[in-house]
Amino acid sequence: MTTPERTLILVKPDAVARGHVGEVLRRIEAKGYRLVALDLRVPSEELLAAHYADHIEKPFYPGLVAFMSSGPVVAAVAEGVRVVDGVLTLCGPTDPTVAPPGTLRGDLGHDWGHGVTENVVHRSDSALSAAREIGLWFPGL
Ligand code: 3AN
Repeated sequence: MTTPERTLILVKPDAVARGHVGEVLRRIEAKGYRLVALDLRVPSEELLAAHYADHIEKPFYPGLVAFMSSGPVVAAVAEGVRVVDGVLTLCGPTDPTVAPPGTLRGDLGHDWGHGVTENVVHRSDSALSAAREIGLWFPGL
């Protein structure tokens, strides 16, 4: 038996504002993964700094934090065997304009010309990142 794992999903402010929360969660559940935590909140700069610690020195970091704290996000934890890879595939690559149709980023996003990558969802990119990120967003889960 393969042990189930967990991954963190954030429905970003662009997608919450456009009413895509249900669609994002629907696709994760339709794939067969189970939601084990769910919360709507405006993240603090401290939480975002910890979450995006790898990007703090990048030129796009200030815009990224401004965007991610511009409105509520929906944070969720999904569980299932190989869920990290499964949700990575459901989301598609970073740039929503060229993310393939059929992916969340490809179907629900594009470059809106705001000078920041508004790409609908965040998802953990490895089991190690997932453990770190879930600890930040849902301490004690
Ligand atoms: P992903 O979310 O696809 O794993 P990361 O972890 O490389 O991408 O980057 C985190 C977030 O930072 C992205 N979702 C995006 O919002 C933003 N970002 C990444 N690369 C760029 C870039 N070159 N220009 C602007 N924003 C970026």
